[in-house]
Amino acid sequence: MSATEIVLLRGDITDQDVDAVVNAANSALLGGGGVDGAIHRRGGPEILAECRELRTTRYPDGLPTGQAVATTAGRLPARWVIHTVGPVYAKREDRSGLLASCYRESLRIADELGAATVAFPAVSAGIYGWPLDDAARIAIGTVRDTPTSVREARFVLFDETAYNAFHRAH
Ligand code: AR6
Repeated sequence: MSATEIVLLRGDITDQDVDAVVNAANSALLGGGGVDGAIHRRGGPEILAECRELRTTRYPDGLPTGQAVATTAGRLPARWVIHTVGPVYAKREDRSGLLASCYRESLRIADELGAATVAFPAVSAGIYGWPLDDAARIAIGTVRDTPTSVREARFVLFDETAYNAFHRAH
C-alpha cells in the first residue's frame, strides 16, 4: 500500500480523466440533479442501464446511505463510476459517520476495481444541504485516514466557495 496523494481542483467532475469518478447519487440510483445529473447526461444511457440492473439484482430496495457500488462510465473519460449515497444533512442528528462511510466505501470499491486515480465531488454538500466546511473536513479526514491502494484522490470542486472550504480542511 502506498501513500495517497490528495489533490484539490476547481472544475467539473465529468471532465476528469481518472480511473473512477464518484457520483453523489441517491438510493434509487436512477439519476437526479447536481453531480448525478451531470454524470448521467454526459456519460449516456449505459450508466443508467447498469444502475437499473443493480436495482433489480443486488439492491431491490435501493443502495443504502453510506454505501457505494460501481458501474462502467459510458462516454465519460473515466473507466468507472462509483455511486455512493450521502446522508441528507440534519441539524439535530449527527450523520457524519454515514458521510465518512461514503468515502471509505468508495475507496474500498476503487481498490476492488484496481483504480489508481479517483475523483470525488463534495458528497452531500449540494442538494443534501451539508455545510461545506464540515463536509470538507469529513471528506479530507476520512480519505487521509483510510488505508487504500488509490494513488491519487482528486477532490473536484465546482465553485470557489467549495474549493476554499476544501483548501482550509486540507
Ligand atoms: N462537478 C463537480 N461538482 C459538482 C458538479 C459537477 N459537475 N455539479 C454539482 N457539483 P450534489 P448531494 C457540486 O447536489 O448534496 C442529486 O439529485 C455541488 O455544487 O450533486 O450529495 C442526487 O440524485 C456540491 O458542492 O450532491 C441526490 O438526490 C457537490 O457537488 C442528491 O442530488 C454535491 O452536490 C445528492 O445531493
